[in-house]
Amino acid sequence: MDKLIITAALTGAITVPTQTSHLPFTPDQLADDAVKCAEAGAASIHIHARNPKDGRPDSDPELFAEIASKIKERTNAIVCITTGGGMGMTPQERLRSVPVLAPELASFNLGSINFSMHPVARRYQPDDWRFDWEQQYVEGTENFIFPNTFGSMKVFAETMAQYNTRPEFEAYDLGHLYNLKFLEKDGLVKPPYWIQFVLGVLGALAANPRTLITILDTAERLFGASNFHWSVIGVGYPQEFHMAAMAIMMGGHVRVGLEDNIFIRRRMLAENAQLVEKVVRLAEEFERPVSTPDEARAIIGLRCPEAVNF
Ligand code: KMH
Ligand code: ZN
Repeated sequence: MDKLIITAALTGAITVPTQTSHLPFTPDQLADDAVKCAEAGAASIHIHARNPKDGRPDSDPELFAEIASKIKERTNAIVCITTGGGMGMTPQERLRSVPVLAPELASFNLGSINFSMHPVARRYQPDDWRFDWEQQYVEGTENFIFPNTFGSMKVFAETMAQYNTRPEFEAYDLGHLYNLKFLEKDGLVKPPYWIQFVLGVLGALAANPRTLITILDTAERLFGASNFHWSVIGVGYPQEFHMAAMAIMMGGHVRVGLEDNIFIRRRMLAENAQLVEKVVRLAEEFERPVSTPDEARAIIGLRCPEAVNF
């Protein structure tokens, strides 16, 4: 087995500040968490940008550049830029940072799905919300379709190829792997791939051992086991750690972070680095060594980190 690549997804665009005071959203908070996660064992840091004043998801490339450069100044970890963005952003807005930053790695969402977290709003009274945008945002996901059409995926593939950015393919459902196969047949992408199975989003595949094995099996049949490396996200607690344990055993890789899960133990809020530390402890128990950022670059097939534009 390859060494274990751990990705830390620090903030995302779905978790809101009211849910946890540990959610980083200013560039300095994000850089501090990135450094702590890298020190704990994360080789890759997945970033979204947020308005530094109120934590609202933001697609401004200058904000992404500030966050990415602050991280790069202080750690050798891979900086993976989201192109998934947040609710209400157009695909064009979501892609804006790739031409500006030319990152080594960027997320590439493989299909449209319902993407909801509206049940979270039921836990709060109107006065509980920390910022005024949050309640409407969370409730609004009940009617949110995360758009990733073939037309926009074509533009994402062409843009990432132009800027020498490797896609991190995010597959939330079995059909998404068939979409990737179509992109391959159309000459827009070619193996080997870095695929992340995103399990547990309300609107797509659940996170459990059967769904992980089913989606992995489908990927192996479509692409051949030697043509991709895979990582898994388990959204929610304890699914994040269940999926991590399976990936550690099965030769896959793992993403954790407050973007996907806010708990370290039942009802106990986590800091990002604690989530990484827990995966490192699991890996130690299974005697699976953890990769450095440069070892992860070699496994995923990334270019020289100095070629980025931040
Ligand atoms: N929010 C995650 C469930 C992206 O940023 O492009 C998936 C994600 C996608 O991280
Ligand atoms: Zn993300």
